[in-house]
Amino acid sequence: MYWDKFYCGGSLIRDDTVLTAAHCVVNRKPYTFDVILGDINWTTKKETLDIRRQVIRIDIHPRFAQRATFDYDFALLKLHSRINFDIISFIRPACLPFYDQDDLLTGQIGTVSGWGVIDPKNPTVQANILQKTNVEIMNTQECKNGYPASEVTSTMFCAKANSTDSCYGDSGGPLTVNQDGVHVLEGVISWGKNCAKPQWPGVYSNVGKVLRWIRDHTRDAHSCWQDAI
Ligand code: 4AZ
Repeated sequence: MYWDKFYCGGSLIRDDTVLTAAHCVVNRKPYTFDVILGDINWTTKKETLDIRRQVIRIDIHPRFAQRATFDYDFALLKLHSRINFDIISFIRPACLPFYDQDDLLTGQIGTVSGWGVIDPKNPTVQANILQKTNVEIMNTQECKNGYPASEVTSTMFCAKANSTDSCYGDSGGPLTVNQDGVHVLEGVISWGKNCAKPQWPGVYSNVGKVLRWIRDHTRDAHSCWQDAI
């Protein structure tokens, strides 16, 4: 998403809807920022064709921040006009899980991506080119050791980084898990203390916990699974 500059990630989940983190948009109004799709290097217009859309509606999850600072850190952005996948061949919606994977996610490898800061010691320098890395989804109880336990809720999961991690500015963007060759959007990058520190895992909103809410707030046309068939 662009403000004066890029400030948060998001994932296209329908031809007219982006899933992002609630804390990215909670004080924003529709039409005050744009969504950019299909980009790789956000600082240049030359290298790829990117698609810009205004946002006409922001749906923050109704339970956002009620029990804990980042609880239910989800928002849906309705785009001004839909993406026609027949014409725009290089943009596809992300696949949502079919059901809440819950503890089955523990131990799985997640891929996180974004244009957030590359080095937490230099928090003013963001990536120009889209970055990605792998993190290991971990037991939530274990994750609570590094944080005030009540801040890590049942709608989140944690993932530890070896040396590379999601970081400031990546939030709202995707954590995907490869399930039989399909990259499934299981997490929304949400929060964490510092980055790539083993004692402070990254914390993600668990998409499987809000499938009903997503379904109730989006039309089903052109979701990932229909396109895959
Ligand atoms: C952030 O503030 C942020 N390492 C995103 C991810 C992580 C920490 C902070 C996890 O956007």
